[in-house]
Amino acid sequence: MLIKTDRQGVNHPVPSEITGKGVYENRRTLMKLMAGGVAGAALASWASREALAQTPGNVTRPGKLAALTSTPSRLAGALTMDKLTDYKDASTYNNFYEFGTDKADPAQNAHTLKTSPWSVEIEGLVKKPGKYALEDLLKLSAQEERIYRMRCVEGWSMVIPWVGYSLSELIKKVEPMPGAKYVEFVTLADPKTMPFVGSRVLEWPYVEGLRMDEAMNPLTMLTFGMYGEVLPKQNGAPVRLVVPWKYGFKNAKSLVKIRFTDKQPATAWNKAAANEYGFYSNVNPNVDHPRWSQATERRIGEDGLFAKKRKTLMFNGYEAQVGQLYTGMDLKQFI
Ligand SMILES: Nc1nc2c(c(=O)[nH]1)N[C@H]1C(S)=C(S)[C@@H](COP(=O)(O)O)O[C@H]1N2
Ligand SMILES: [Mo]
Repeated sequence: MLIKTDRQGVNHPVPSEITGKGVYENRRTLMKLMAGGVAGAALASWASREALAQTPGNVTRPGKLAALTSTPSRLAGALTMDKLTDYKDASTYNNFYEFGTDKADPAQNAHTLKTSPWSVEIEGLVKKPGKYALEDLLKLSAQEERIYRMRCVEGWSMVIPWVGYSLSELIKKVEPMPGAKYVEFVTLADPKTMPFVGSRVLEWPYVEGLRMDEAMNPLTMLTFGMYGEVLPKQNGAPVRLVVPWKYGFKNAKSLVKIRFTDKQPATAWNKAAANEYGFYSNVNPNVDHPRWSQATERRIGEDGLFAKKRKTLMFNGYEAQVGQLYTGMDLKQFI
């Protein structure tokens, strides 16, 4: 594969996500809200309000915050100062190949997905395996709203306020055995409700994987909602993964199984095209996809005539939080 080294010759500044200006400026508002006892719903009000204000009335939204059995209760984790992507764009421009390969297909077709009852099976090298009902997963830890960038390997990106909690909370509860080195994420493959399961684009079910330390990193999020509401089906309802420093396809949607293993899982896109999609798939502007550059991206919603392409950031801008996971690894080798 074609590999270029440091094509831009620049080290992009890493936005300080956790102590960023956005947090600082909003801390006072936040503290007032908390003092007023409305920490729950109003908590990330500055973000949610912006999101709602941007939302045109013509998209069907799945339900208000109340639909999540526990409301986001803290503002923690990574925040971004970037402008939020419009809800409409985030819910109508999707990759969810079980419902079609066109970006508009999932919003058109995913209504057939049945998200209740839902459970996630925990299995493999773990002390507490079992079937966990969605309701129990929702209650397992306090939910937070976190604004993360997401960058697809195809070269577009979005900024989305996700609702959920760190996957590490669940992992700690189920107690992986010492031999567990990887986590495999298996998603629903139901040919009755997913029209493209059975098509030959990918092997089904869609499977993803992380190394244990990646899965335990606090940024890795078990996600139940976005924009303060439950996930729309096309975005991976009722529960999905969000791993913001990796290319979008690592963010497995509509999870049904989480398996702890001692071997690196075979993942859907790696099986489909091993030379194009590696296991790690960390966002990296210096390592091109064999068929295109990864140095820049197009932010969805900013594609007007004068919109400039943005420079893609190392680890999607989360280098300070996750860079240490890869010390000593040749990132051009372990793509
Ligand atoms: N089950 C499943 N999960 C999936 C995919 C898919 O086709 N099936 N596509 C991935 C890709 S390529 C991307 S970019 C993101 C898109 O998430 P979004 O539509 O919520 O933006 O989901 C990922 N998760
Ligand atoms: Mo993607």
